[in-house]
Amino acid sequence: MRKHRLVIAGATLLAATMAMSACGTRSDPATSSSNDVKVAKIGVIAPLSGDLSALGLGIRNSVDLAIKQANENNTVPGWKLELDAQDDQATPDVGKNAATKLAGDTSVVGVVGTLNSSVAQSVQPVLSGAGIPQISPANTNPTLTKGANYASAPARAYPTYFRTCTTDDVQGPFAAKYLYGEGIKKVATIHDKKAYGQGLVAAFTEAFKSAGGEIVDAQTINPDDKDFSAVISKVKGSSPDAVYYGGEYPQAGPLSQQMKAAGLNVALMGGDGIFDPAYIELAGKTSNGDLATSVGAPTDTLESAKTFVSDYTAAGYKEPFGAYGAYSYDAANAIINGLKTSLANASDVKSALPATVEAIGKVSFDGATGPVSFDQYGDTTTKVLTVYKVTDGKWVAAKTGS
Ligand code: ABU
Repeated sequence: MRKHRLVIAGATLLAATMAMSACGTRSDPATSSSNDVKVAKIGVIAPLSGDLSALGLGIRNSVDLAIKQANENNTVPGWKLELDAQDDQATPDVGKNAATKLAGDTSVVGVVGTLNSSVAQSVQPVLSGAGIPQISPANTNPTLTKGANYASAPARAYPTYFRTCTTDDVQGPFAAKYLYGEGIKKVATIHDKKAYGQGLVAAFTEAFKSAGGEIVDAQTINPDDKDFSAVISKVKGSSPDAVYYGGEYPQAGPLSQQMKAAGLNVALMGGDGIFDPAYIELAGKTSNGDLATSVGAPTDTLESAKTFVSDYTAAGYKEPFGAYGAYSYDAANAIINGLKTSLANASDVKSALPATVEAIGKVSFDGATGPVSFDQYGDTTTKVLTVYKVTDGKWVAAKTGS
């Protein structure tokens, strides 16, 4: 009888082993043996629907590309990487829910996102509480890394948070110097009251005044506004040489169109939040001459981004990579680079999170956007920006600098 039971147990074990080999080697990370391929997920939190999805989908696709390439090249031996993309609808509460969902998944090893600085403010504490590293390709508000007193007493806000894009305390002054250098001495500012818009206008204002310029009016709008006639009428009364706008293209495009229609025929300049072809579509033909700064040098002219651009094109994504595609690709590869160290001898993702955060903080590699590494606050060490001008219905680079 005992011998019979042993034969049955042996046959069951053999069948189970054969079934595992036949199905490949993927298994539950918690129960896998050292020969199995374990799963680590890289999350994305970005607007995948709504007005800002033109930027958000480029972020998602670029992370997807980095993950596929890492799997093809077996960059993290013994591990299969998977994408878990969550739609934040550019809304802080939805972003927080997305972060909570990812934080509850023990196979999530890192997150790329968010697009909006205001959404990051809700996502950071959730991911940080779970010890999950987060790298934004697009958040430019300086407080996210250096805290509220970023200029006078910078202090790292979250040890798990990094970003590959530069910040508005660089972007605002870059725009101010450009405009002043172009002979613009009187500027009216408008922002959308969100973290990004408000912070960008504050940084621009300080630098423009320091350069000798005058802020002749300072107005705000609400992100849901469609009719800007009241604010345009006030700004027009101050006779500015240009309008500097802090916010994103869904409002900036119609604002520019309505400005020109109301006879306020001066350039609207904004930051990276308006740098998308959708701005020109919304603003119409009278947007020629409008300006935007955006992070980095133009992706399609960067030698370092050539492979990214051709691989992205070859992959056949429906949506363009957009303003943050190369930065998202580099963010995903910063996580993947960290995993090469942190997962090398790890049995599961969760216990490897502290080592993953530490390894990301030390990465140094040549990315699509150029050298990728982070300073003591989690900010990128590369601070390049470009001014673009709408010319014949397209964004054309006017000046790149740092
Ligand atoms: N950086 C521009 C748009 C995203 C943000 O809110 O920071």
